[in-house]
Amino acid sequence: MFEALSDRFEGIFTRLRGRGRLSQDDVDEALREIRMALLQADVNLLVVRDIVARLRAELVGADLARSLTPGQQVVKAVHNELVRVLGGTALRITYAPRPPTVVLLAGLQGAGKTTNAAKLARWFKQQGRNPMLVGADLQRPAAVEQLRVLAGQVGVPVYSEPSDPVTVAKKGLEEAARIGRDVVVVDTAGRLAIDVEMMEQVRQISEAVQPHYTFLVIDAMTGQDAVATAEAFHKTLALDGVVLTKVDGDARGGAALSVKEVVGKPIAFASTGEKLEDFETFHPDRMAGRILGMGDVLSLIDRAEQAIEREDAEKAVAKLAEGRFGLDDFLEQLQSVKKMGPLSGLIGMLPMVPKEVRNAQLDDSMLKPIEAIIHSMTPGERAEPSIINGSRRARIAAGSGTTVQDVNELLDRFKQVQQFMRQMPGLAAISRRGTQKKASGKGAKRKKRR
Ligand SMILES: Nc1nc2c(ncn2[C@@H]2O[C@H](COP(=O)(O)OP(=O)(O)O)[C@@H](O)[C@H]2O)c(=O)[nH]1
Ligand SMILES: [Mg+2]
Repeated sequence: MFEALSDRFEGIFTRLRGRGRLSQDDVDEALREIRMALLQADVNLLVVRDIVARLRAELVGADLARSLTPGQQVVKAVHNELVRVLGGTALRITYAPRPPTVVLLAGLQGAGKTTNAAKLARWFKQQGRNPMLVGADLQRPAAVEQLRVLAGQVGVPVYSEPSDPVTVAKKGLEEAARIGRDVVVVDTAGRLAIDVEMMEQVRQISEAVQPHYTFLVIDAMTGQDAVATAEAFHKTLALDGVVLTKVDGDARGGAALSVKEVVGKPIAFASTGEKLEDFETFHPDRMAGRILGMGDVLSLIDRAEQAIEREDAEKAVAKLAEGRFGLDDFLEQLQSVKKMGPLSGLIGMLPMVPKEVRNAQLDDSMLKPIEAIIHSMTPGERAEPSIINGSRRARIAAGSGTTVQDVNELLDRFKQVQQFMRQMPGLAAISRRGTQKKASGKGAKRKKRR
């Protein structure tokens, strides 16, 4: 998602960074380009207006001319705006004091309700819960069967029976209590378009089960239609959030960037592919980082947790946050990532990996030049890349079998990442966490391997 927008922003910011000072005209031009970029990403018109107005208020008259890094200041302002429209902070589930916690999924046909009911159950299981699924889509006989198959893969029980959806939902809760399940995810029937009958049915189910969370499942690929659907559902159902699906097929990201502002409810989860593991909590700050091409270090750490030691990853991030992240650390990260197996998917999150590489379906071999370049540096150069002058660059290029341009690119990217990281929200917290762990000694060490 967001590839198109990401490309546009990259162009805008590269031009801004190239300037030592920014005039009012430069800022105006950048704002115009940002506006165009957002419109082309299919972001809701009112949301675009709001974003640009807020950026203007922040940047016009700001002392950009005297700032040392005016370009960075603009990028930071855009980053903050993106985080805001994407929902601010990630949604945290609060479990019901008296289980089960009930989650109701609604949405149009084909949006991905059934698939994501199973994904959600899998996610709850990973959180240490005992979820159960309820198949309340009795519209098509195959719907419950589809849910059972997916639930089987996840290892979660399903309750359903051929009566009516409201009865099934109610009995599902009783069954959960009986067999000691603490989370119930209810899958419901959808229609091709909003219709009164479907709304009425899901409203009745909602009344019967009194869900703690009602999530609307919407298809990111349908853009502003998905946002309109969410508005309509919210009037009937009082949504708590959105599960945004088919994010893998959506290059523009218009729905993601509009739904919170238009509907007033955030994206809770993102579904990024057909497989059950293609599912994640939606983190506005990480997503904004991804859009701005900073890589997504935090998501990377989350995923890496199963393959590498979390503590090592956190240490690296702490170093990043403190500006002590050297090329050696980067190499170590690369090697950890390689251990995790198939790279595509993860690679987009890794800062400093060239865009062409990020977008390609790649294998390890494409990372070789980066490794070669770093290996050809002296330890001093790796720790303090700013000392790498022209002749050192030529030596490194010759040593690694690459070109000076390749070396320059890697170093430029590295510098940008370092600058960015210092401004990235969330990093300071991790940095602190890393320090605390160090203080609490080896006992706090937690090893997790697949
Ligand atoms: N590529 C992709 N396909 C998805 C995603 N989520 C769901 N699908 C597919 O979308 C289709 C409809 O999903 P389904 O769960 O049956 O939708 P429902 O009618 O709302 O229950 C299925 O073929 C799913 O495999 C996703 O995140 N990415
Ligand atoms: Mg379904």
